[in-house]
Amino acid sequence: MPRARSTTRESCSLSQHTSDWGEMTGNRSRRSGHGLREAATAILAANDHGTHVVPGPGQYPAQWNWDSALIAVGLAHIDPARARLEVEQLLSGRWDDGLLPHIVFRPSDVDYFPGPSVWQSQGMAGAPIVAVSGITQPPVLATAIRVLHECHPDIGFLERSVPSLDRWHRWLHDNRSRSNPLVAIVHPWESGTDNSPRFDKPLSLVSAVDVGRFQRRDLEHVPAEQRPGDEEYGRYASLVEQLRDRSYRPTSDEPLEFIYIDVAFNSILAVAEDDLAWLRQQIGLPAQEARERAAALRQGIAETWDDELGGFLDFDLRQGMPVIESLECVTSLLPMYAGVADQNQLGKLIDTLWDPTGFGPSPEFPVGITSVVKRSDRFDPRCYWRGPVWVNMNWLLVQALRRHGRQEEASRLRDRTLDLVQEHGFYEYYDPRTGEGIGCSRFSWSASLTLDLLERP
Ligand code: 2M8
Repeated sequence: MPRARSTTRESCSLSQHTSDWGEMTGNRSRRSGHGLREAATAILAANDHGTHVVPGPGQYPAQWNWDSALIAVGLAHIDPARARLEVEQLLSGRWDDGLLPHIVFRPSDVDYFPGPSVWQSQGMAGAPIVAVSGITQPPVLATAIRVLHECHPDIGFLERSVPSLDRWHRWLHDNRSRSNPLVAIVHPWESGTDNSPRFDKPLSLVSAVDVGRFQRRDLEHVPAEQRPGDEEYGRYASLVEQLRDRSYRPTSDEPLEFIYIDVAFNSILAVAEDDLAWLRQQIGLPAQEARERAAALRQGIAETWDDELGGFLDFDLRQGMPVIESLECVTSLLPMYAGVADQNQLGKLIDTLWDPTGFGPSPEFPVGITSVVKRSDRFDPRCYWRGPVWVNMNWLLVQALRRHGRQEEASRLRDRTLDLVQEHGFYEYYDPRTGEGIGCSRFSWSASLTLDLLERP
């Protein structure tokens, strides 16, 4: 259970950070973080199911991979022991060969579709004891563990967790590389940005199962306009069945209905490889291989740049073609997070980031950063990953701007994100016209990343 903020010397330069922030905004309550910090802590406490913090109440009744990593980033500041437990519980869902699943079901009778009876992991060779899914999610966990260790060093914890982390990264390269260093995803859910418009065309080629065959649970919690449509769900479910038939490990020569190079997933992995290398060094293990994997990923991402279109393009491996629509999605900015962009490329990405017709705030849409460019006819301000503002994307972009020395812009985005949660609460996503919180309420990563934005300079 998260407690009040740690007062130990490792509390991540809180005083320095909050005083800078106050100077820039002149906002009294935000200057100290009072109220916001307590409110965020309360959300994490309420969503704490003992072994794991759920992403949000009701709609998400299990442990999700990148949610838990991002939750651990926030818990690092208020309850490092609880953060370590979060990580260890997630890692206990690892398959023998290294796959860290996107969901760990605890308990296994959860009210969620697709639940354990659909994934059917238990009984499969190499599955963990606990029921899990058979696909993965953006690998941000190494980065989270690094944040945790930098705030509160614990060598014993690293010795226990780093080998599993290492196995997962190796699994991604061994199982998901197709003749190029970038790793592929085999389900839109693996991207974490499920109904992003960049998947529209590739997903339209996937055969759908009849939605009458299953019952969607998400619509019991959130209005349909804010979620993917039935047609998309029919295809998501079909992909799960197709992958399950291959025990979630399709061989590299098997034709797949969805196989996709997501530049954002690879950017997150490149940073995670750096962080894994750093973590291995802390416990006296060689770091060279992780460093080489990071360098190879960066090289692969750099090669996705299209000079004419001015962006890093995703690639649909099934059709063998770049995905132009990926440039309409905020995920296309994440090569900045990985430090891949050169000066010219960086300039272009930052222009799009702040462009009022792009991802940036505008008079009609004053809240940023939108998940899709506003000039796109696919932009929808209330539908999930097709337009709303997400705290985790803003957080990744704050790290990206900091990495490139754009401190003023990073602070601006951090402040806007904190304003948003302060005024509207901790939601899954936000309507960029009004800031209204939509999707799941009392959403954990919106709370945990608020804590991190408050505590880490
Ligand atoms: C959303 O995805 C799940 C499927 O994994 C869902 O819609 O039921 C995504 O936003 C994903 O990124 C997130 O990890 C998950 C839990 O918050 O919800």
